[in-house]
Amino acid sequence: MKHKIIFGTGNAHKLEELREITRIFTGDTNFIEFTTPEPPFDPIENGSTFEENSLIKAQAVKPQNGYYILADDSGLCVEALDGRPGLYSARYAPSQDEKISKLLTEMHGNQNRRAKFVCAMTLLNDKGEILFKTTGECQGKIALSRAGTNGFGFDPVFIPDEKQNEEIKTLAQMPSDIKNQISHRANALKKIITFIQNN
Ligand code: ITT
Repeated sequence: MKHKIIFGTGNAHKLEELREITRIFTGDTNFIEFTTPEPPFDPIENGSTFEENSLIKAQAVKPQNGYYILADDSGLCVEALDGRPGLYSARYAPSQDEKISKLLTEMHGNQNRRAKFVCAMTLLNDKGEILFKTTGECQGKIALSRAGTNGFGFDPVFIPDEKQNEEIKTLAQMPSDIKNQISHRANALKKIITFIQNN
């Protein structure tokens, strides 16, 4: 592998997505090797922005010689809910199914369905020093009901503006390689990869 990254997450879906985004964006299956810290990885995310929380997670990883450290803090910001669940997306309800039900209930009858996913990423060097910070977004709207089983989190109720065809609406209806070209996480990671390629 050309580069090695310890990705500070406890979310296996995010790890899978980073691997696929890297493959798609670089066209090189050996460009980055991603590993994760020993579970449980659950630092206290008490920052007041996505950026702060991604730094908290990155700094919770023990630096290792020859390895970059990366962390992702992300969430769904709904316009009609003044940006909620936002920073609290992971803690909005106890299970993912309950989170979606709660969101659909809060949005019931609401005409303004605009929303965006946000992903903040922080890259540290192998001494734990900050190298680069960036964010990515994915604009779209909240569906009236669930559709699709791919992806994770709020994907079954998020309809991105950028899509391949009109049949496929939510992120959870898309094959992973489509989500992984247009998502907030893809948009953030592409900038991280470009930084690594240029440094
Ligand atoms: P780590 O902190 O361990 O990385 P997490 O799942 O707790 O994993 P976050 O604190 O960043 O991650 O919370 C993000 C939440 O936002 C996540 O639990 C989902 O509910 C939602 N989310 C983020 N990215 C998403 C995506 O690509 N698709 C659907 N939902 C997403």
